[in-house]
Amino acid sequence: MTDTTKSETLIENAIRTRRPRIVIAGEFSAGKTRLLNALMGQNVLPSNVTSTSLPPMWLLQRGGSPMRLDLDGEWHAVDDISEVEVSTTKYCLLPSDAPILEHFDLIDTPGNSDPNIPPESWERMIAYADLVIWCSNANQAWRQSEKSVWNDMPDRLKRHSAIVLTHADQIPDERSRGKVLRRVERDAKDFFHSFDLLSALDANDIAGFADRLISNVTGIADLTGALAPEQDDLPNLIPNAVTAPTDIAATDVKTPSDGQIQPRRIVPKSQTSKHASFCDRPATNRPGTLLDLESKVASAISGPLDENKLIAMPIKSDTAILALTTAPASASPVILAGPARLAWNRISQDTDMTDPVAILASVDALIHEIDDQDGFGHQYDSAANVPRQIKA
Ligand SMILES: Nc1nc2c(ncn2[C@@H]2O[C@H](COP(=O)(O)OP(=O)(O)O)[C@@H](O)[C@H]2O)c(=O)[nH]1
Ligand SMILES: [Mg+2]
Repeated sequence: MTDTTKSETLIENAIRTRRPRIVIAGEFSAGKTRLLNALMGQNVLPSNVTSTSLPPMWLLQRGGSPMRLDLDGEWHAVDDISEVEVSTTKYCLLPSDAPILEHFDLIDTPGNSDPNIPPESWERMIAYADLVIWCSNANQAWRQSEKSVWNDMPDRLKRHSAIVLTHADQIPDERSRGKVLRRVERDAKDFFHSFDLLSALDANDIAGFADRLISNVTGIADLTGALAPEQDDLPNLIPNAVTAPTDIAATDVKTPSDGQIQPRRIVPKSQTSKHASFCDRPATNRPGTLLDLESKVASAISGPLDENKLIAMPIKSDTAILALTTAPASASPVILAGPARLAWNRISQDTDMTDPVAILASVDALIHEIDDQDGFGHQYDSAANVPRQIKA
């Protein structure tokens, strides 16, 4: 991860106190789960006809094991996510170390218009969304039933949501693809911020979409989705809290390996100029508590690079390389010992962790330190933005 990107992610997460949430929704078998798996770079969720009856799946970067929230607000451990009952489950929480979850949470939903699933099952997840990715099969894109759904969607979601026309590989030629996209752009222009036509089977399509998504989401100033206080009660939300170590093996979600999707490296564009500064953000951008601030700072700047999780992807000359960090391989409270962690420990040792202003001041100090020094021990002249020699 470049210094700039690392600091930006850190700042964004610190200000927001939570990551943006993307709800992936759309009609039955539109390709929602397949798209989610492709973005994740791993088959985290089963994507096939029989699995469409699963409840909403909330993927996020944190420690802990898969959990299920029932309709009465009680949490239960989950052994096998493909067995979870949709009729009694509000959603499942799936911890994952997928790098894309550094930027946002992803929530997969069961299909709209699925005769076996009550619409409340996906509709209730809309409250949590900061934006929606609406999947629509390009072979029959943007049907009347989809438009009816969006006529009832809250206006707050129309500012940032995306429509993705899937199955582009099944549209015979470029001309036909252009025609489909233009029609949907015209008919659905009131509802979406962006329009994409892609094949979830094409790594280049997915890489391009992921880049655009990260750019768009990073630029969103207002996170309007509802809080999820039910998650505050879960153990291990704060890595540094003194809790019993969790069996990390239990955090491995089932990954049916059909070999179709390879782990990939996301290469987001540098967004420096589009970002408001730390202090420019209005207070309304700070929903929730500051309790997991330290874990977010830590996860933004730490963890070893796992080459096994990378494959070669085309890198455009105008993109900044994001050296992906993975979540620590242990869910035990002490997870980090790198220079950034040591710096944070030093800077925050006298910080009152119950005082948001004090915490933000410490984060600011840490950011300054990171800006002045990259992860390889080189120091940077922040004014000229060039490396400078460290004197022995
Ligand atoms: N050819 C092709 N198949 C796709 C694409 N996206 C999804 N699929 C397939 O369409 C079927 C339904 O996809 P799934 O993700 O389970 O749909 P969901 O019900 O919306 O989650 C699965 O067999 C997927 O492999 C795509 O872009 N191209
Ligand atoms: Mg699905």
